[in-house]
Order: sequence, then C-alpha cells, then structure tokens
Amino acid sequence: ITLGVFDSGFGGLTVLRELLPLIPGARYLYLGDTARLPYGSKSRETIARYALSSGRFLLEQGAQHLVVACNTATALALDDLKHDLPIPVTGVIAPGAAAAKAAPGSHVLVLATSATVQSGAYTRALEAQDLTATEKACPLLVPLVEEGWLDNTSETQSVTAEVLRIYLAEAQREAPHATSLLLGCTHYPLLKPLIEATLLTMNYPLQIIDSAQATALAVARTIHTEPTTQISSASFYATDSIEKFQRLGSRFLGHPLPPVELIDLGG
Ligand code: DGN
Repeated sequence: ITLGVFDSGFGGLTVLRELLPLIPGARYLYLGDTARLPYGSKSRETIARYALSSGRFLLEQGAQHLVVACNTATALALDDLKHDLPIPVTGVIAPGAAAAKAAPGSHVLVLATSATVQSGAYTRALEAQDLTATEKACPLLVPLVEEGWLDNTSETQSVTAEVLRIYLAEAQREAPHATSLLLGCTHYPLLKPLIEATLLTMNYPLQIIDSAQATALAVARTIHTEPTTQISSASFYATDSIEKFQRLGSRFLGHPLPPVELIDLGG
C-alpha cells in the first residue's frame, strides 16, 4: 500500500514515526507544505485550499490512503479533503478523541496550538464521546520544540520546563479534576518526558494520550497487512526550506532523513 502523509511542516513526522513500525512494507510519501506554514494563522478557506493541493499532489504520486498528520489541517480541512479525494482520509483528531474515551476518567485536558483550540474541533470530538474537554492553547511550545530546547543535558531545557510548568499550572486551575491529557499538536510527543516529569512535581496525575500514536493505530486498523519482511520505503517532499526540514526533521522522525525533494504547489 502507498500511504500519503501530509502536514504543514515536519511536525507530522511524529505520526510517520508511529506508522512505520505498525504498517511495515508500505510505501510512504510524506509532504511538508513548508512554503505556506504556519497554517494556524490563516483562514479556514485558505487552509482548505492548501490542504487540498497537498492531498492532490500525494494522490498523483500514488497515495491510496491520506493521513492528515496536522491538527490544524484536520480541524479546518478534513471534511473538504474527504469530500474531494477518492481515497480514505484519516485525520488526527477523531483517533485522539477515541483514545481518550478508552482511557480512565472522563475529563480530558487538550494541549494544542491556538488555531486548533479556536476551531473547537477537539471539544466537539470529545463531547461526541460523552467526555468533558478543557482546551489549552500553548503557543510557545512549537517554537521551543523547533529550537530543540528539550535536550536534558542542556540548560535550555529548563526554559522549556518552566514554560510548560506555567501552562500546566494554568490548566490545573481551569481543570483541576481532569483525568487525562491529550497531546493535540504534532510537536508535543517530543515533550512527553518533560510533561510527565512536570505533572509529577505538580501532583496533577493525568494519563497522557498521544494523538500521533492513536492516529497511526487507527490507520493500521483500516489497512489489511500481511506479515512481511519487505522493508518500507519513504519519500519526502517539501515546498520550501529543504535544509531546515532535513536538519529538524530527523529529531521528529527519530532517525536521519533521506534527501528531501523540493516541489512547487503554486500559491
Ligand atoms: N502541525 C501543527 C499542529 O499539529 O497543530 C503544528 C505546527 C504549527 O503550528 N506550525
């Protein structure tokens, strides 16, 4: 099977990282629409247009299933993608909400970017599962992760830890009885160890739900795979900033990236 995976940048590589071991032998096509990022500050119409052109590109390359590995694009363009593309389309929000339903307790704290929080998509998805949602925008976390300020041997990590502590303390005041914490942004799985450590010091016991992991599991369930010894192949495309993609992407994917191909999707 050929799986197309798309994000506004390289954050969605955290979803690809989870897919690779679950669906071995697949051909993966990853597109980061880096020329037009961040999606979060654009209108719904514009995000849908960008997402559609990215989805169509992957379809033309042979994708048989599209994974929208971006919370903002899922929140604002999933319906358009499903309507427009003749292949199954999976976003990150419904799998995240389903994983929250399976966790103990019923009050979910969602950490996400401002655009995702403003869309209210997680609240709708969680309430549809009879869960209570509190969404918390954490706009400083994406840049900190992209700067690599997480390495526990460096002093910069203490800055990230402090920012995280402030966001989580605010969240604890808003949702003191929350039972789980949903990572509603592609970048946050990289913060998981730091989040776990911070929650411990705050005496705020939340079960962490990783929507990247939940999405990969949801996609794997829909695809019939035979046991195979065939090695997966992966091609990487970006619409700009190849060098940055290559440099930062490996941190998200967990291993070095092969060369990234520059493509042009128009304006
Ligand atoms: N990919 C985006 C998300 O999952 O919300 C985060 C990256 C961004 O906002 N630029």
